[in-house]
Amino acid sequence: MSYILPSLPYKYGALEPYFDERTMKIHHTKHHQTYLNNTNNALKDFFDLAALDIDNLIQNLDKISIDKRNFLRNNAGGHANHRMFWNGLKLGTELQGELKYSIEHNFITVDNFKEIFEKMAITLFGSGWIWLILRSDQKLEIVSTANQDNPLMGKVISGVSGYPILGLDIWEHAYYLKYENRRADYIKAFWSVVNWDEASRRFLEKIK
Ligand code: MN3
Repeated sequence: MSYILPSLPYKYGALEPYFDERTMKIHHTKHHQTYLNNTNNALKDFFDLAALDIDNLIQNLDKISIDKRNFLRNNAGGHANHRMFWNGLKLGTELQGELKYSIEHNFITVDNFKEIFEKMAITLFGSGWIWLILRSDQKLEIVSTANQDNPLMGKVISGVSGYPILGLDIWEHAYYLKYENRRADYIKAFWSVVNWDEASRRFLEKIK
């Protein structure tokens, strides 16, 4: 079995003018596809692991031989992260319900939550991701990971641990064609395309 590139649940231009069509297309068909191809190639010798859902696979990197582990950490991580990222984008949704309540409970106000998220995204050095995660103690936390690490990989590998509710790609390939070096503008634009319905779905799936 091998992983296949999931098609986007919208057209490449659907998130204009915030996320532009050209970036979305290259990001999906080139960058994501490459992580996917690399993952499939690396898994050729691991039939049992290749049958796992990608989110499950990245929680089992310790079962991969050491010579391939880092390669898979980067590429299977890339596949998992981008799959979640595409589903987490949509125009015109609204933060509401239990997730809104929990964000206010954990960060006092939604604006304060966004401010902390933006600050971490702006100051992340190098390439990586910013996440809103649900920790095992049911608290929400904003964290960053380097490269294509995912909080599901756990603390030993990614430095953080939790279930991702929301993720933002901070690699330059995600914004450079439109925003050039203006990362802060890209981060601001993200709030206009967050799929809060999907974030809520993920939250409700895990909250006890
Ligand atoms: Mn990317």
